[in-house]
Amino acid sequence: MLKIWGRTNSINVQKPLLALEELGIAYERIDAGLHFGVNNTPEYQAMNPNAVVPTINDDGFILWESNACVRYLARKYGKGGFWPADIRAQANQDRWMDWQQTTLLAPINAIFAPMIRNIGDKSPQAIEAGRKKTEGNLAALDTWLASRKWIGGDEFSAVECVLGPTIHRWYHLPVERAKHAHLERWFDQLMSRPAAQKIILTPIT
Ligand SMILES: N[C@@H](CCC(=O)N[C@@H](CS)C(=O)NCC(=O)O)C(=O)O
Repeated sequence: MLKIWGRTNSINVQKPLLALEELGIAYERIDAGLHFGVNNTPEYQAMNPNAVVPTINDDGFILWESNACVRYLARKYGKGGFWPADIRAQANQDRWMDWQQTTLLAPINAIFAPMIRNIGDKSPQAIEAGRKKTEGNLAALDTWLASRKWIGGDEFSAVECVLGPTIHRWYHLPVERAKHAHLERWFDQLMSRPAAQKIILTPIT
């Protein structure tokens, strides 16, 4: 059975977990990271030299990097709209997945780390800078969603598994938020799915 290492409150672990649930693949999850440890052991680091979560083992194939894990699962087990054959549809998913890692995440974590984890710059200026940057980022995603049901297109797709946990984190941070009607509609659609309720709907810790 496919194994996945990682604690359930990690947004990076939630991405492949959500894909596994959506795809209906049986898996065994092993707690790892923060107070669980495991990722600091030589055995874990032999699998993942970055000593972070998640890591998956699919029949002896070991993979890390959360977005790469989602794409692997999508390519191996996805069908229909989840990972379309059309390379432009795939490139669109790649684009928003990269955007989550390179653009969206850091300013959200600039709020999350000081306010929730009690680490980093707690100054009101730093929090406000993260908030403003995030609002600008989300305006871009909102515009994209104005003319399509899902980020990937008409159907629920792998990229929703990558964006969902980060957007959930944003909606639960104790800061003011502008209204982004299309993004909110997308988020409600996502959170009405049993897999998202099971995996993403956890306290922000
Ligand atoms: N780029 C990596 C980042 C992985 C990462 O930073 N994971 C965090 C949790 S979100 C981690 O392992 N932190 C150390 C810990 O939990 O002990 C990925 O997307 O998989």
